[in-house]
Amino acid sequence: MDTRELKPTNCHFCGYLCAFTATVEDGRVIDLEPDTSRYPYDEKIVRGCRRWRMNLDVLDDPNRINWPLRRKGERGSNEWERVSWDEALDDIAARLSALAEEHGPATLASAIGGPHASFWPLHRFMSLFGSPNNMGIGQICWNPRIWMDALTFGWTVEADIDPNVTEAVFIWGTNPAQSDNSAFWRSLIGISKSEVPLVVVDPRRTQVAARADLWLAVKPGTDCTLALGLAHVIIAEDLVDHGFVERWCHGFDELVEHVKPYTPEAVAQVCGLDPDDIVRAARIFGKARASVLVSGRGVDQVGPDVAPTHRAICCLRAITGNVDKPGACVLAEMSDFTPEVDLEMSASMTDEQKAACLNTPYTPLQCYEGYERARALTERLGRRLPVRYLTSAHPDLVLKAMLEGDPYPVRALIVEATNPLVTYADTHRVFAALSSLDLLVVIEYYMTPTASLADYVLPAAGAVERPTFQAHGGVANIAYGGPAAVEPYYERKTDYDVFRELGLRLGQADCWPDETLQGAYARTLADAGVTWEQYCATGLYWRPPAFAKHELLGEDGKPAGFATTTGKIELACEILGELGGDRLPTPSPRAAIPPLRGTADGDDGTESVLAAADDAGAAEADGADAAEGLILITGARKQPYNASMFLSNPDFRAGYPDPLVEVSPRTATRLGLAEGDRVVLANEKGEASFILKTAPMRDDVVSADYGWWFPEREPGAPGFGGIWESNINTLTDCSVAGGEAMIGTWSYNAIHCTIRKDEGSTA
Ligand SMILES: Nc1nc2c(c(=O)[nH]1)N[C@H]1C(S)=C(S)[C@@H](COP(=O)(O)OP(=O)(O)OC[C@H]3O[C@@H](n4cnc5c(=O)[nH]c(N)nc54)[C@H](O)[C@@H]3O)O[C@H]1N2
Ligand SMILES: Nc1nc2c(c(=O)[nH]1)N[C@H]1C(S)=C(S)[C@@H](COP(=O)(O)OP(=O)(O)OC[C@H]3O[C@@H](n4cnc5c(=O)[nH]c(N)nc54)[C@H](O)[C@@H]3O)O[C@H]1N2
Ligand code: SF4
Ligand SMILES: [Mo]
Repeated sequence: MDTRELKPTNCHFCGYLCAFTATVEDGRVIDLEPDTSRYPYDEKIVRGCRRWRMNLDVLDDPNRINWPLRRKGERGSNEWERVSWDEALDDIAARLSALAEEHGPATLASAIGGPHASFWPLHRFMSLFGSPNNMGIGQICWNPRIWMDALTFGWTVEADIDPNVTEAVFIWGTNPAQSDNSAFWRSLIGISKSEVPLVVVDPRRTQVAARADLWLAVKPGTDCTLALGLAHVIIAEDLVDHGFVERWCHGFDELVEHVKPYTPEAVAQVCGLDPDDIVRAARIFGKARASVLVSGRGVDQVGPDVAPTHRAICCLRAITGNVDKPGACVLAEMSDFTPEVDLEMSASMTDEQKAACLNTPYTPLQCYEGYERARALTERLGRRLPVRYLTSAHPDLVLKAMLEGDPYPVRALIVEATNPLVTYADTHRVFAALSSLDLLVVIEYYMTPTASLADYVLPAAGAVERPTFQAHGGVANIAYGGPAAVEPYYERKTDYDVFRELGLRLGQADCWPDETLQGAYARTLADAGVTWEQYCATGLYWRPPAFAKHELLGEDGKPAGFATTTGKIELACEILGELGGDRLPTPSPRAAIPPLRGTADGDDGTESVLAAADDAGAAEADGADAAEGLILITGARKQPYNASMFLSNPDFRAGYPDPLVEVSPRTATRLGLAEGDRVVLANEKGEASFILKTAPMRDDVVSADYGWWFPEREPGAPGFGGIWESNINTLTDCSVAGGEAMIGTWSYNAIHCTIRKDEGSTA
């Protein structure tokens, strides 16, 4: 008798969660095939992805962690004993209680990474435990856009690329060919073949740049200046949508004054571009009846310029009327299913617990007070952002509390689905801080460098072994995923089960009514009137957002407007002003253009612009890069890897064996370096070794891979899987003082560095 069954399930090696049909025999998956009857429906997406076939290998990889492990030897010695789940969880719960008793609940911190799992169970656990200290990558990955969209438009916006309506597409600091090798990239290929102009802003000639009608190879970290330059031209050439601006925008006259000095010539000098190209780009954006602009890490990870750049981009959309309009950008809808903000149960935190948030004195937006201001506005139109992501604790402050006990000791850390020794900024400091803890718990698939430092390593169930529900923090009305095909292998547990079982041991029983993750998702969907079975049948819950929601009349007969202080789109942002920030998007000094000195005497400001450019040059020359004037960008996404994952896959590794650093051919020649040289990148934080490759990109920019460790080496001391060799985060810094003032974003791009040939190496 054939005991094989076909079961629907999903991949979770990236945020797409492609649908599979699994062939299951005796509780084991023996085959996987793309399932086009469920989301994302397009077989080419899965088959065009190099990762999907890995699911079977990862499911039963001999290197997977399959049982709870407790540290036996010294911290980091990589000596473990297998323990039962009860032993592990009883001990962890007891130690957390004792630490909370001694130092208060904020002594527990957590760390998360990219969207590998649902993080609300961890956040619910933290809320109920009473700690505000969830650390994450939000400040450099998601928050800047969400915050600035919310403050400008009253809610988050999404791109609505519609080839029949969209008349211009701008791709700004994102390379979907590598980072999102799926539906979005496929739609861009279509755009590049059509009449619709495609403009790309990126210092590297990426695949999307190579397909563009216009490539602006901007100097890293000067994007805000460029966006203000585009606004200058759009205003000067009267490409403004005056009807929309008069009716729906606040602060237009101020913006007009603000962008006056940002002439194409002045901007070209700061951004290292041709003024004609700036004018051309502005005309493309301004003349199109519907323009789309999509941004990514190039804009998200440039420290002090992050918030102003997003704000300037919001202003570009607004003054051209490209808001909540088909083929342009559309305001998302709040989810019908239970939103993240309710799942995470942050409302159960007391005021005293919230007041322990380390960010409050430092980043006035990214903290509970900042969240409260935004909530008061967005709630007018029934929308609420997730609390935990948008208040997440700044790593600089958490590391300080670990190392110095200031302002109070953080003594315990739970790490879920992240590898901070490789992916967080400032590896030396992260290492010192994690090594100093009383309790470090890591929930993982593999013995990563971070896991090898832990007291407990707990085995996580992954894709195919668990149900999935990707919901974008509940800020849009879409969720996708599906059921598990099998029970978790060995003694692995879903992240949900781990936090629920810990929670039950710590008096949280009332708040974990669902015994399983599937039950919790079913409850979530019930709010939208959908059953778990209905969701699994298509793998998708989606309600398209309506356009022009600001014009809908309320019960009072007045249009809804935007959920901001003024009810309009805030070109001049009142909340940012109240919090001590800039009401208008203003670049940091390195990329700023000084105000015009008045036009009465015919002074057009050119002189002061030149002086500013000289100052910027002088400031750079003060840095360690004086000799070479190089600008480091890091982590450009590359298939098939994902951050620090999949380096152990033999096929992947055969095709891409070494950490690479890329420069333009001209820069290589200038530096006396050749393709294939082993080189060392260094700055005052540290150094790391890479193989040099030349690639088409802006001169004097150095683009280094991120995420590198060597799973083939021994985990634990002394080498920790090679984290001190080619790990670019030994050169990065997360100091809150050097970051963006409102959110605290630090820099993974636009950093200074030196480069030298590694003479000691034979490579
Ligand atoms: N220099 C530099 N640093 C960066 C960036 C950069 O561009 N440059 N990018 C930043 C960005 S945007 C991000 S999002 C972060 C990403 O940083 P991370 O998320 O830390 O990166 P990953 O290497 O993907 O780590 C994921 C880890 O989680 C484990 N894992 C995967 N799925 C699960 C699961 O379901 N449960 C559990 N418990 N574990 C799981 C994996 O085995 C892996 O070890 O890095 C940031 N750091
Ligand atoms: N293969 C793969 N895919 C991934 C990931 C992965 O690790 N591997 N990680 C996932 C995660 S966590 C994230 S956040 C997304 C990120 O997705 P994306 O934002 O698309 O990331 P990248 O593909 O690195 O594109 C960022 C681009 O910004 C450019 N850039 C750098 N500095 C600047 C600057 O100052 N200005 C401008 N204009 N551009 C600049 C870089 O050259 C690069 O081409 O990718 C996701 N997808
Ligand atoms: S890695 Fe992403 S795109 Fe590839 S199959 Fe999995 S979910 Fe789909
Ligand atoms: Mo990310």
